[in-house]
Amino acid sequence: MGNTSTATTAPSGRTRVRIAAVVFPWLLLSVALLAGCSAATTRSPAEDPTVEPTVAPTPTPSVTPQPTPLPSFGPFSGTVTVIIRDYDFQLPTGTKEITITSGTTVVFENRDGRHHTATHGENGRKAIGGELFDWDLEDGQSASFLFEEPGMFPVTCRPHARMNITIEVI
Ligand SMILES: [Cu+2]
Repeated sequence: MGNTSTATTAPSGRTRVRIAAVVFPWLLLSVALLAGCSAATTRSPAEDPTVEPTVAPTPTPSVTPQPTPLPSFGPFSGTVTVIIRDYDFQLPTGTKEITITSGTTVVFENRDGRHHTATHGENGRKAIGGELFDWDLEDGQSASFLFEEPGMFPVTCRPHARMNITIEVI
């Protein structure tokens, strides 16, 4: 019985050594494989951003057409319409100034749903000693002026002193 027990112990001990010898390299392999997998996983997202920049340039051409309105700064000629809206004189330039050639007609059109004036002057006051026009305009009404002499002509609204634009005639 003692021999049998010894015999049983001996092979089991060898088997443990063999298992350890077999398992250890497998562990190294599996670690190496896992590292390889994780490295491969890290590479694939890195490749994805490389693809995205190729798609990004596409929206760029759609932005390019926007600067087109810029050339509309004039000088304007013929007939120019100034829309009165939101307590403001709205010029085709999108600014508070416009340059026109002599002989240009400027139409002031009130679309603001309330009373305004188109007055030659500044900050709600008529131009001193040289008033060219001063119209009371209800909503929907318009008036026009033919600018023939070169010069700087400020336009304001009497009830609303902050409404100011400048018309330059060349
Ligand atoms: Cu006004």
